[in-house]
Amino acid sequence: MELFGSYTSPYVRHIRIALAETKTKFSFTEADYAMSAKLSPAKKVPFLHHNDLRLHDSSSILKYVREKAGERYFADKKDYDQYCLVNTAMDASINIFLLGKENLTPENTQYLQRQQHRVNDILKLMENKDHAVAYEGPHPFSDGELRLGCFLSWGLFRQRFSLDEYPQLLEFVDKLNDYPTFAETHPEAKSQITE
Ligand SMILES: N[C@@H](CCC(=O)N[C@@H](CS)C(=O)NCC(=O)O)C(=O)O
Repeated sequence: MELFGSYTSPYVRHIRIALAETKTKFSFTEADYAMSAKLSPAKKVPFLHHNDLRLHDSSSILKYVREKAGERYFADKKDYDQYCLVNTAMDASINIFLLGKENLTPENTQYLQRQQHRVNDILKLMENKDHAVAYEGPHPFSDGELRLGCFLSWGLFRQRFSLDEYPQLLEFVDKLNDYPTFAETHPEAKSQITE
């Protein structure tokens, strides 16, 4: 099984965590923009090759990895909704981040303002929810919680937002950082990757 991605992508990080949790053997290939444009119609990372199978999105990859290991892909609809909302916030944040490199910002581009409002409102909603409470599953955190953690950790790493106004989310990230599988996949902990 070959996972293509980058060390910094929060989507790829979630897959690396799921692969580690399920003890799935895999190889990791760093894919830059040119490689992802050539090998995936989505032109994004992650993508996965396993024998003849080609998967092009972190959600389908997550489903494949969990189910292959006999685990469930989202037993809980609320957890799944959290996962979807966080994906929306993450897509918007990454869009703002990448367009910022071309000097398009929420200050000078109306649609990016809407993207920024999405991020802010989803963060607010997440702040007002309970996190890291008891959950029935084989691992310490659900996939909705892991996705939120990958997003928050990426936002802090890339300085996209601060969590000063979100004390509950800050506490949640601290808790996740105490989970070795999460900590070992931090963008700055490159050497820990592989199987
Ligand atoms: N829906 C995709 C989103 C993946 C995504 O946005 N990946 C970013 C890196 S974090 C990317 O490759 N962006 C390249 C681009 O936007 O051209 C997934 O869940 O896998």
